[in-house]
Amino acid sequence: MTQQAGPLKRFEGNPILTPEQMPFRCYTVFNAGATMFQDKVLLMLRAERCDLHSAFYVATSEDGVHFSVNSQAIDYPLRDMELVYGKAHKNNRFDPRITRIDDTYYIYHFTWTDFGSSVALCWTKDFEHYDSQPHLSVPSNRNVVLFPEKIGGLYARLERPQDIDGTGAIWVSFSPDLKFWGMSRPVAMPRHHWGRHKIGSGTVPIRTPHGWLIIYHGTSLTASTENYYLAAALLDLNDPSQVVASPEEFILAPEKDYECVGQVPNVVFTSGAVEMPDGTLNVYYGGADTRVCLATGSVSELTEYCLSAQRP
Ligand code: BMA
Repeated sequence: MTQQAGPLKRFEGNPILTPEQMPFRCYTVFNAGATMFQDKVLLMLRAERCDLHSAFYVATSEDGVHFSVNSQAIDYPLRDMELVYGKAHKNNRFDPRITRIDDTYYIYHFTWTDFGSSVALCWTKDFEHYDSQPHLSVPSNRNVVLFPEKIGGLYARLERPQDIDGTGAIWVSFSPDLKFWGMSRPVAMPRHHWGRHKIGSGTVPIRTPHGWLIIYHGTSLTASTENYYLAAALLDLNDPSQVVASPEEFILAPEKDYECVGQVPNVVFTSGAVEMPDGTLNVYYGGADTRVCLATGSVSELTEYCLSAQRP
């Protein structure tokens, strides 16, 4: 079940981080946020302890492959605690996305509340001291990714409100202050066959001359599983609700054992990518909700792939 390589190539040494390699006992480690910090690749790992609570751990690397992992979980205050499911606020945070704007790193993630999944925002300048907003989004929302710059004078974010039946699409919203969000519109993505159940944003949008490059996920239901796929698209630079190119094919499907066997089978899920000094785009993704994997490409190749797949 291996196709010819597309614009994203699996790293041969996958997976790059497994629960066994963590400096603490855990069940899974996956769906990491990613950024460059002080000339190193920094991953914010989502690790599930053996009580199935989920916490974030920082890991850093010179080469983007070999990581040194902090043994202490990040412990910034998650506010609105009375809403948070089980009150397990320290260990109830999922799928971080890190966006740098100026010298601040904004981290969006979701958390379970008694009403469904809500989105929380925290920020840091040094990955040691964190602050967070004293409010959550209305449920059910997740997969929030902040754009790295304002658009039309406003902050912009992609998000995925989710219906009760588990379906959902990518929306874009705007804010003057990162507190009040509105002017929401669905992104006009065509629904491809592999993403017919739901789609959600993944990596932080990357500005290219042709549009915002995003890597996102889509899912489809099989007889026994919900399979997750990754795809690339270009959104309009000035109005990201408009799509410049959205190729019909996925660029990564669950095929390898480390993507098909684990806590949740048949899942490739990204929440972070980093451009390395040599121009390689390192896309970090979770394999089967169990380990961290790496696929590589380049911004120019992925952009050209999107544009050429769009041409008749
Ligand atoms: C989504 C999120 C992800 C997870 C994926 C597959 O709804 O919860 O964290 O990787 O499901 O289980």
